Amino acid sequence: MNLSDDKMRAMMKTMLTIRAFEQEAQNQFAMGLTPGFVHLYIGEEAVATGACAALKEDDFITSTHRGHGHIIAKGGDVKYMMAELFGEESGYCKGKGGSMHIADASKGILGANGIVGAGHNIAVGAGLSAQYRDSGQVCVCFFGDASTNQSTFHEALNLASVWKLPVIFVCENNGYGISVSQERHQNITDISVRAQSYNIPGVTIDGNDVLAVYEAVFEAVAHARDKKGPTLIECKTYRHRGHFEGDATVYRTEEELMEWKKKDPIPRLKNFLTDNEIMSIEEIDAMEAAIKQEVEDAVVFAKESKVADLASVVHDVYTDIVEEARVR
Ligand SMILES: Cc1ncc(C[n+]2csc(CCOP(=O)(O)OP(=O)(O)O)c2C)c(N)n1
Ligand SMILES: [Mg+2]
Repeated sequence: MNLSDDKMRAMMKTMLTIRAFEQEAQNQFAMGLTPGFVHLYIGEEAVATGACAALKEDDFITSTHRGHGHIIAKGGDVKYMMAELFGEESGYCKGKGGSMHIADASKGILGANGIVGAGHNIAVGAGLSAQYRDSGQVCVCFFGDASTNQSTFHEALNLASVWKLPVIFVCENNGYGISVSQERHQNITDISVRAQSYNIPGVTIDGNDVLAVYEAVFEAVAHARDKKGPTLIECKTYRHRGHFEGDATVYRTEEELMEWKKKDPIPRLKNFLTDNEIMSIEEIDAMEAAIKQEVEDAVVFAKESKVADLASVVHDVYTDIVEEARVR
């Protein structure tokens, strides 16, 4: 694999940043300081990290309601993200989007999305645009297992296949759609089999192995840039928290959670890096401490910011009343 030590260090940093951000988002929500829902990505960090590490800065991603990890992995700034969670004017969407609608067009982040399955067709649009402009860009579309039962999933794979669009469909199979287990919501074990219907490559991989995710996405990106069309990659993973914060998780057992915690992607990468003498444990600890500080600073930034003005609710809705386009 063409993975430099620097790239692996960067992946460690991204995974630790996602974990620290999510833990802080969990705390702030528990204190009642962030309005709305929050769906945490803890346990699934390897998917966003491995996938985005295979992309260039001007490539695109589409995200989901569980989007913080995707945004951080594609280069989102935790300060503006945290401010958005707090509903502050200094947030990515001026505090009007919240956790589920963070976007940063300047980094190719086409948006988290509260509508399950909505990202699939946005990704096809981005792929069509890249193909039309012959820009060489690709789009990674992140989505959950349950969203593959939505019609949008099938429409998107079909069109992307027919038109050979540069889209990489990355399924985060965490075994549940809210409280409904995969075996209750679909009559298949491996979602990658659905690629066969559209005559595109489909693979199932260990989504808690960041290097495996990187390798699979890297290959799919090369395939897409070669104008050979889309790939479906199913990453088996698990969320450690409930569907949303406040979910009592009565639909799953403590044993199941414990089994998956043993497969936590973060200690796994730490062990790989230390065993192969790419990083020492002291270096990883120092990295983690600096990240925790950055996330704490993001909370201070968010708290010191101004809450979005009520009158601003009608701004940025129609293009003719946009006063100032905010593209970070
Ligand atoms: C169109 C639509 N239907 C239903 C919902 C309610 N809903 C929110 S998340 C979710 C389940 C999503 O499960 P999955 O796609 O596996 O993603 P995960 O939450 O596991 O990451 C549902 C049904 C929604 N937001 N949008
Ligand atoms: Mg799911």
